[in-house]
Amino acid sequence: MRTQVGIIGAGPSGLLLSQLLHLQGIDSIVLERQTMKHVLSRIRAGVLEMGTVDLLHKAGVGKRMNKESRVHEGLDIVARDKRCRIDLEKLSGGKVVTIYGQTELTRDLVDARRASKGKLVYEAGDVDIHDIDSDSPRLSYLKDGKTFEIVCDFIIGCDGYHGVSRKQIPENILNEFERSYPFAWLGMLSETKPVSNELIYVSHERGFALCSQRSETLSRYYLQCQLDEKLEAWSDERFWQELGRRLPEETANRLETGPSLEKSITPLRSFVAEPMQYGRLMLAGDAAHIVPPTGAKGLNLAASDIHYCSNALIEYYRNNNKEGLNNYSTNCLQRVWKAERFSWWMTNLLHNFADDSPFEKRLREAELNYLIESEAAQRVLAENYTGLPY
Ligand code: RFL
Ligand code: PHB
Repeated sequence: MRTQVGIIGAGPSGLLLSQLLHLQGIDSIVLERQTMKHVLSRIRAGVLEMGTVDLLHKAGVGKRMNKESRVHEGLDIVARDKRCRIDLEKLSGGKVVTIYGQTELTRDLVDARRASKGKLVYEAGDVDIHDIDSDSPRLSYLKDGKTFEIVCDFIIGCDGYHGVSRKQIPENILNEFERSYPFAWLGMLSETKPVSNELIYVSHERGFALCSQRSETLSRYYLQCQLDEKLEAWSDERFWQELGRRLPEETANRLETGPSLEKSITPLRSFVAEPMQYGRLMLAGDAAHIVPPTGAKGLNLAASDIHYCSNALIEYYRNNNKEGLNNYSTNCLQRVWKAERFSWWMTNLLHNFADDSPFEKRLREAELNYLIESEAAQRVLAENYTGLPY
């Protein structure tokens, strides 16, 4: 088999790239290790920047999102007994965020790829990359007991943090930057009315909490928990009770509880791989970088990588212009590091760190007070949360 662009991973990055290329007449094949059902059942991100929304429209998959998503012009920060609304729209000069689940967005992309007979191979085993520093790199994979090979012009690694593509970059070239945090998030999805119209980020002495949502009838809540926490230890009842304790009293009193549809535990991590390209391989999304979810940046960074990657490939095929390809890593990393900084800052500000010294505790309190009292500080949050320009 032959294709122009071989893509590993059918998460949001891989699917969005193949759809944008298709619209420009560029052929691609997407190889995915899991089943489609598995990919579509992962509950992940929910907050989209305007740049991400624009890119989805450009890819022709914005119709359902337009109908079913919710635009948020602000969010709440609660610190101890103080509550503060950050007016994202006013403070960012007119920008808002869109609430639309990653699951729905992935489904829209799969539907669009299938409607135009896009080549998506699910349950592709043992995906491997060959001759990455030649002009015709190859992909091999196993499907139904047979080995297949695809000759490509380019290979794009959209295979997430645990994928195979990053490992292709030689050790003496690859630089990895990493921080893991001493806690995790316990997430729960429930068919209940969200407790508030907007998201609430809570810093509490029992730990961070987040009230998010997917729709008028679907809520998504998170609690800071221990890294070695066991899901079995968290009955729905215990989750609701703990969430209630971390929310301000009047909010807790309004909390609608009900059975959970899903629960999961996510350790928090910051990670960047540099460079994001080697030979004819480019990395995009979680394959190249991870942010802790506090700033809601992971999926949005994946989208901005795909913006640079698709533009670079389109320019190459249309005008034989290699500039975007040559500068891909540099262009992405500038934005990636700013989002890393913001996500790290939000995480530090709002979580409890067990081994904090009294001095560090006081500093965190001072920073929270500063944010609540200073419009200048809120402006910085709003600018970053709604998304820095591409
Ligand atoms: P994905 O979604 O991980 O997709 C990678 C795909 O590659 C496949 N794969 C392979 N396929 C073939 N061969 C191999 N060897 C393979 N290895 C892996 C995998 O099966 C998978 O299907 O990466 P992608 O496309 O780069 O997308 C990134 C986003 O998924 C991620 O950044 C976000 O979910 C992060 N995130 C959030 N981002 C936001 O922008 N806003 C949010 O509000 C937000 N909330 C979150 C989040 C992530 C969370 N978790 C669970 C990590 C909340 C949570 C709890
Ligand atoms: C979510 O709805 O899943 C979500 C929202 C905001 C975040 C992280 C996750 O910062």
